[in-house]
Amino acid sequence: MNAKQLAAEAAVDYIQDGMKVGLGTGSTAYWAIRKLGDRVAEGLRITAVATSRASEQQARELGIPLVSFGEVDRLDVTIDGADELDGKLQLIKGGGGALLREKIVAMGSDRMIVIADESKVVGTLGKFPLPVEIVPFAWEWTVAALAQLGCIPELRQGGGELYKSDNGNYIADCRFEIIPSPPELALALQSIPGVVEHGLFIGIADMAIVGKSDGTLQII
Ligand code: ABF
Repeated sequence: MNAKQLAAEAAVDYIQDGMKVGLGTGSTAYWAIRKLGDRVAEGLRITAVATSRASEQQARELGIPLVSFGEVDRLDVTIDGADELDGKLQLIKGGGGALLREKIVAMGSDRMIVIADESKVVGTLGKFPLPVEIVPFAWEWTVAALAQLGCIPELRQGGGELYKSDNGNYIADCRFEIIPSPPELALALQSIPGVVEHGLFIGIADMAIVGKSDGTLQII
């Protein structure tokens, strides 16, 4: 079993009958959704909300009952991956382009469990370019404002054209190299008008389950 699968399956052990579950996005969340599908086939009763079209399709194929997020008040738990995480459970997310829905769903959950392999654990966030979702209107201005924060922003491409998120927005991948204070940066990003959401998740995750190549788990 690979390290991502190991972490993902350990997180699924926290899911109990009757829970409302947020389904993350990415190659680690894939394993969690697959395992949840197995448990649903064995009789586990849950309802789930997906954070992306890809996860929604996977869940549907596995027979996991889905509802839209607007139909539920709160979720019990969300299981999702991350691009980077530190010892304070601060995360960079959004490499898969689903950061806005991931943040809405995670913040609407009583508990967020992060799943990752050990390559995602860092001392200081920032090596992974921070994804920032921006509106297409006057994107040049927004990108210039992002650069003022000390990064090199690059609009994400997909299939030879500008990548569009599930919400029809662009993603600027912002190369900071190091983010000394994620909370301060989060505030600065929120004050730029064209920014819809950013991939810093601070004070949102409750627990991280990290799979290691030696087959053990690390809990943060
Ligand atoms: C999502 O998928 C993200 O927010 C993050 O960008 C990514 C992690 O992907 P993977 O598990 O494939 O590394 O959870």
